[in-house]
Order: sequence, then C-alpha cells, then structure tokens
Amino acid sequence: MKRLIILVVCVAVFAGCESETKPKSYGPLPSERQLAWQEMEYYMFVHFGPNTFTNVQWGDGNEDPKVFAPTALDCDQWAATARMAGMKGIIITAKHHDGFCLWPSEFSTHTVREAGQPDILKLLSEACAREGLKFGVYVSPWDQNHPSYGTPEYNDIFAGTLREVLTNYGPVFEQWLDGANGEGPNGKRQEYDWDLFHRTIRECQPGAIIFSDVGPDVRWMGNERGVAGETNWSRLDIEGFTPGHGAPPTDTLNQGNIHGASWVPAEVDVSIRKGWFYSAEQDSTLKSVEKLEEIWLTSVGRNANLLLNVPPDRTGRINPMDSARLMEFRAILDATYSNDLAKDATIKKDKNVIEVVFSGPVTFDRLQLGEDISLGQCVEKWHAEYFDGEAWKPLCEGTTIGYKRIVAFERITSERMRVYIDSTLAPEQIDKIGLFLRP
Ligand code: FUL
Repeated sequence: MKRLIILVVCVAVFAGCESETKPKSYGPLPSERQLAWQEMEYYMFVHFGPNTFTNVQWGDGNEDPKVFAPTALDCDQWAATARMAGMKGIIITAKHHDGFCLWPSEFSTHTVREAGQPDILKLLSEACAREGLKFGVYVSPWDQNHPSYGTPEYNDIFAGTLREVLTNYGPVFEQWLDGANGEGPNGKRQEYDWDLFHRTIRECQPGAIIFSDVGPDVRWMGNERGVAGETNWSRLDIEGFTPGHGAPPTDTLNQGNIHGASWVPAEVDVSIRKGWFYSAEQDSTLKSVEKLEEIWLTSVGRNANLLLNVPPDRTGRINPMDSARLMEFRAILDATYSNDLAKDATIKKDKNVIEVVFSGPVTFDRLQLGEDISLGQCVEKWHAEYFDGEAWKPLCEGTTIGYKRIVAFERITSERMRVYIDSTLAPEQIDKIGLFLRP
C-alpha cells in the first residue's frame, strides 16, 4: 500500500512537472503521415506517356496507343538517378488527361496493354523499392478518352482506377490529384465525387498523402514556377473548396491562411524543363544549376517540399543532359548544406532572442531556421543581426518559418549572430538553426 502511495505521488509530481515544462501546441497539427511527408523534402515527378511521343503537353485522348513505344525503357535508371540526386521518392503520371493508363487497367481500353508495352507501374514500383525510394502516383480525374467521362458512372470508374493503382503496387506515399480541366464551353462536365475518391484512397493506402489544390493533406502552392510564398503558412481553410475551378485563389494557395482551420502544407511542383513531358525541342530550356538552387530556396527554403519533374525521353530513360544536371545540382547542395557551421557553436536562447556564438570568426551566407511543427506553426516575423567586431549589423529578415526556412545573403564573417523573433502567435519552438556557406 505504502509503495502504491509513493508511486501515485511520484506519478502526480512528474505529471505536474511535465505539464509545466512541455511546450503547448498551437492550432491544427500535422498528422503522422504529414510529418513523415514533410521530412522527405525533395522527390521526383515523372511525366511519361503518349505525349512524350507526339510532342504535345496535353494529348486529347484520341492518340493511337501504339504511339507509346519507348525504345529502351529502363525504370531502374529513373530510380537510380533519383536516388543519386538525393531525392526520396518518385511520383509518376499513371494517367494524365489523355486517359492513357501506364498499367493494364480493367477500366480502360487505352493502356500499355493496347500499346504492347509492359506495366510501367509494376516496373517503377519495384525499381523504387530496390533503390529505397518511396513510390507515388498521379491519376488525373479529367479524362478525355474514357467514354463514361461526364456521367455519374465515371465517378465509380475513377474510384475503381484508384483502387487498382493503390492496391497492386505496394505502399504509395502520395496520391496526386490535379485540378486541371480544359473542357471548352461545349466540353463534358463531370461532377466529381471527391468524398468517394478520398474514401477509396484512405481505405487502400491509409498512410498515403492526398495532394490536390486543397489537400486534404498537402496543397498545390499556386504556380508552376517553383516559387512558394515568402510568407507560407501550413494552415489552410479548405471547407467549401474543391480542386480545380472551385479552389481558393492562387495567392491564397501560395501563402496559406494564417488562421486556417486545417493543416495543409504546400508542395512545389516544377519541371526541370519548360514542359512537363519530354520534347527534344525543349532541350535548350533545361534549367541551370543556379536556377535550381534558386528554386531550392523558394521551395524547401520556404516551408514546402520540392517535387521536381524530370521527364524520360522517347528511349524511356532520363535524358543524359537532365541526369547530369541533377548530379551537378546535388553536388552544390551537398557542398553548401552538408556542413552546418553553427553545429559546434554555443547557442543561447533568451526570451525572443537566439544567439549563436562561434569560437572564432566564421564566414557564412545562408541562415536556416525551423520550427518544431509537431506543435504547429507560430512565427510571423523575425530578423537576424551579426556582430562585425564593433556593432550589431542587420543580416536578413523574414516572415514565416515553419518546418524549414533558408535565407541567402552576401557572405559575411563574424564571431556571433542573433535571431530575433519579432512576432509569434504562441511561444515559438525553434528546433533548427543552421549557418552555411555556398562554396
Ligand atoms: C497540371 C497538368 O495540366 C499538367 O499537364 C501537369 O501534369 C501538371 C503537373 O499538372 O494540372
């Protein structure tokens, strides 16, 4: 009995202490699957299909399936390239707006089967597993080939299609649902049953992120240029909105809603070339390493994940120009971000000021901050200063932080720097502070 009393007292004291010291959370919080997703940061988008062979970006679904004829298809090469580029997964256009299915769907007669080609989802999901990458699928609701499109029946067909891709190829980390619909005034009108689609995805792959203009798990960030909002909240009001024409304005998607009711972080999708599908005519539009570095800052550096499209060419392999560019980009990312100069510094926190004190002069040109998002997102405004030996000088400033914020500035050499949290919705929990130098 005595022992029991002591135990009860101990538990009560411990629980009391814990409630005093444990930081409080703020607002809607990320789910387990959203937290796991945010840590991925960088993964590959693959647009591949008849468009690759017809030199258009939006096929109309009347293509002869036989045009889809890669000469040296090699999904292992895609996966190896993604892994070597430091990416954590691949999302493939299992079905784009032309309705062509990269797997032999029972719901369509416009598939790899009719093209006399293998099941690309099978090949790619297996290649991803071998390379330790996560596998994701893009299935376009808009379908210009399917005869049922525009009728209520199509919703069940689309749900069946989702069921096929989500049950036959192992774990899927993200279901990408785009909102595009280019039907003209005389086009078909489909009332999408989003509830049915979401239920189907949750049932088949409870761990999968559902992406669309309005989540529910991850949102489109409003442009295809690779630029998330300088202010980027991971909260969004999604009630009453739908993907596509019913979505919130693009600047809302770009910045999120400061007091949004749901946790819906942003994903930046952008292509390494002008188009989403490969076209030899666009070889000259391959983005430079400098451009990709800029995109890194405006995506991963702005509290978003980066989904970089690298389209295989007509051979069915990632073009050597693109893979070489990815490796150059990886090399500069590693050279810049693998050495955190704040790692061995003394870091002090006093009220709203975090101070980094080095043991000698250190040269840096990038500051990285991060909040513990398992407790929400709070910081609204901050600025940083450095000590030049005589006085404190302005270094950089920003608005939101979220999971990760990276700001680049002119190189400076200093023995100490400070970050001031100027405005926050609740006591902030900064769990990352890093300083880097681009070589
Ligand atoms: C959009 C599509 O219309 C484009 O073709 C591309 O697939 C892009 C990623 O999503 O909705």
